[in-house]
Formats: sequence, structure tokens, C-alpha cells
Amino acid sequence: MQFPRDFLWGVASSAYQVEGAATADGRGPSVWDTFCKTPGAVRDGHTGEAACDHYHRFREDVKLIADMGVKAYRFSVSWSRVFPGGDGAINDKGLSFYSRLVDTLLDAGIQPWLTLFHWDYPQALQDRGGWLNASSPQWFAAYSAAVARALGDRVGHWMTINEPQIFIGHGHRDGTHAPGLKLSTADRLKASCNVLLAHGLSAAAIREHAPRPVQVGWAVCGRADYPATNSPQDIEAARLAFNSVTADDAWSNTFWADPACLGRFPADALALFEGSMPVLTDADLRTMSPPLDFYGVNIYSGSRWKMGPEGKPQLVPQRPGHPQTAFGWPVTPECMEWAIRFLHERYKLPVYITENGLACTDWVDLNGRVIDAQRIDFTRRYLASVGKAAADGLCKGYFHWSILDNFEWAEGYRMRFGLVHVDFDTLVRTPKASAAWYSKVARSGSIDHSLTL
Ligand code: IFM
Repeated sequence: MQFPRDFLWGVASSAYQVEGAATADGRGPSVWDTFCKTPGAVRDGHTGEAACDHYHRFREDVKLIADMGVKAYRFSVSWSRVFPGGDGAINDKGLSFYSRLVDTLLDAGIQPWLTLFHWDYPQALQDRGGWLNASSPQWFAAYSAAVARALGDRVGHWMTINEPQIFIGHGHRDGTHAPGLKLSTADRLKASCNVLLAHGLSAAAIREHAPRPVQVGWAVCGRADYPATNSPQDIEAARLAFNSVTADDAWSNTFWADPACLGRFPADALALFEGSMPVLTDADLRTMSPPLDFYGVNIYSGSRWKMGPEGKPQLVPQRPGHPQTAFGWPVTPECMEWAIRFLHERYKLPVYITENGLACTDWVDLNGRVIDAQRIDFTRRYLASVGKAAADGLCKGYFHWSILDNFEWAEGYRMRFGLVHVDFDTLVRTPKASAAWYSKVARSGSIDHSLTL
């Protein structure tokens, strides 16, 4: 399968997961530094303190990306490197790290795609209430403005927030991610609305403060529902599931994307959360919905649906023994095409897959190689599904998660998502077989390459 010529091939990472250097050059603590110190919070007591030491080894990592022939690198900025206290005085040393990273990428012919917030919220602001504080959207806007002023001359693609579903769902609802809160529904919705306001103010700040016109989007996740068959009834069942808010949780698509892209909350969410939603004005809804240039979505697996007898979507469970990743996530390539179609249909924006990949139990073999055949097969299947939507012009690029094995949040270093293996004792990088395969894909725009083992 050949992808369109201008399809963008990228790889992704995030600050806390790869940078390490937790106290270098004046960086302040984030909620993840604190969470990692909480006994029992992260598997085996792992922390992101050293991670992949990307902060000091970024030149080597950029070279790995360049050698792969990949044209874009999605990374995030650590808010508390730039503002150690979350707001107030800028830490020039912290900001200049990103300036060096961006220059190195550009010199290597790689587009920087910058995410402003990938979960590492400054601890100092958390101590002032975090996303529950009514000033939190302004704090994020001020930080966004500072980064846009400094890097907007060279960074052309910006994402405001990464996966609000997860940092609110796990971080503020079930307490399994930082900051480890288990808020009431009303408080969780208050925090969620502040995140949406922050996204809107951030997008406006980026456009206002970047010295040249830039593209602004976000990178969210959510549900990736797909039809069990290609019958119009099953497609409609999947669409209904994809676009509905049915549970008192944070995982839906439309609770987040309707206000951000359409300027209104979906009626089913308003009915479900009646009495718990904060009071919002029309001006708030306008703030939440700045024009976006693209819709970034992170997809790993989905659920399949058929139309039930009463015209309601019915979940079709996977058969026993269905393929799954090391994380236990089902392998469901079809979800890519359908998620892109449903998102494009509702929000009319070009879609980028800003993350996709899998955890495998990889190790360096006796010959010094990492033969991750499952990662190649998984990615080939998922890309074949993306390719169908790309052929219709709906999807413009794909970022593999991740360039490096890294700190996988509450799972610590156990889950390896990288195209490049990292030995966490020596920090030696070893490109896996999948890196060679993905390199062929990125260079040729075709996924028809056999496994090179
Ligand atoms: O590692 C995470 C990333 O930070 C956000 N999206 C999902 C990835 C895999 O769990």
C-alpha cells in the first residue's frame, strides 16, 4: 500500500517519560516527581528522575531519528523546566534546552511538533489547587505564550494538551496517575472545564505570541469504536458509540471534542451530568473553541460494535485468545480507519495520528539485536487501516509511539514502547528491527516491506 506523497511520517515522546535530569538547570518538580515518591504509586518504585537522559543525549537521539529518515519529531515541553514555580519568572536555562533541541532537529531536516502539556503539571501550581483553581487556564496561557514567543519562529506545529481523558480520568478520578486524586464528579467536571478553557486560551496565546503564523491543534485520545461488519447498520452502531457519552467517566470523545471543536457540550453529557456541571457562559464556550488547524488523536486499540435489535449499539466482545499486546490491549487495527472517519465527519479537520504503537517484551539478544517482529506486524496492520483513510485525504500523518523505550507512567520501565531499545542501566540505545522497518516505510511511503529479521 502506497501512502500519499505528502503524508508525514513521525515519531513521538514526552518530556517526563524521556528527559530525566529532573533537577538540572533549575527545573522545578512536577506532580509526577511527587507521585513517583508516593510508596506503591508506581510499579517497583520507578521514577522519571533519570529516564532516558534525553536532556543530555538529545543530539544522539535526533541522529537516531534522522538516520531513520523520519521527517517529524513530536515532543513535549516540561512546564516546570520553563517555570519552576509554574508561573512567575522564566527559567532561561530550561527554555534554552528546547531551543537547542529545535535547532538540532531543524539542522537534521526534521520538523519539530511541540506539545505544551503532557501531564507533568508543576507541583507548585498543584499546591495552589491545580486544575481546580479558577486561574489555572490563565496559568497555562501565560506558559504557552512564553514558549510560543521563544520557539514560535522555528516550531511550525503546536499541540496544546495531550490526552485530557487520561490525566483527568486516571489523575483526578481513579487516582492511579499523578496527582493521585479521586475527585467527586462535580469537581472532576470543574477541573475538566478548566482544562478546556486552558486549551482554548493556549491556542489563542500561541497564535498571538508566535512570531510567525503556525498550525495549532491538540492530541487527545478517547474511544476508538469500529463496526463489526461493513453493514450500514453496524457502521451506524459504531458511530453512535463513538459519539456518545454514556458513563460517569472521562473517556468519551465528545465531552472533550464537541466544546473544543463545535463550541457546545453534547446533549447526552449535559443530561448525564445534570446538577454536576459547572455553570458556563457563552463566552466560556467561545474561549474553549478556538479554530484548530488539525485534530491530533492517539489511538492504541478500540471496541467493535453491531446494531442491536432495539436500534442501540451492542458491544461485540473479542473472541477468546484474541491477539493482545504486552499491556493486554487488544490488537484492533480496524479502529484506526473508523476513528479517523468519524472524527473527520464530525469535526471537519485534517486528522493526524499523534500516537500509535504497542508495548512488547523486548530484550537485546545474544547477537546484540532486538527482534521485535510483533511491533512490525502490529504497525503494518494499523498503518494499512490508516492508509484507507489517508487515501481519502482524511489523515495527513502518523507519529509512532515511541522513538525510545521510556518511563511508562504507573507501569514504570516495564512496558517497552520504543522503536529503539534503551538499557536503563547503561542508557545504551539499540535500534530494534522495527526501527529498520519503519525507516523503510518512512523513506518509501509504502508499508509493503517484509519483516527484516
Ligand atoms: O506512554 C503513553 C503516552 O504518554 C500517552 N499515550 C499513551 C502512551 C502509552 O500508554
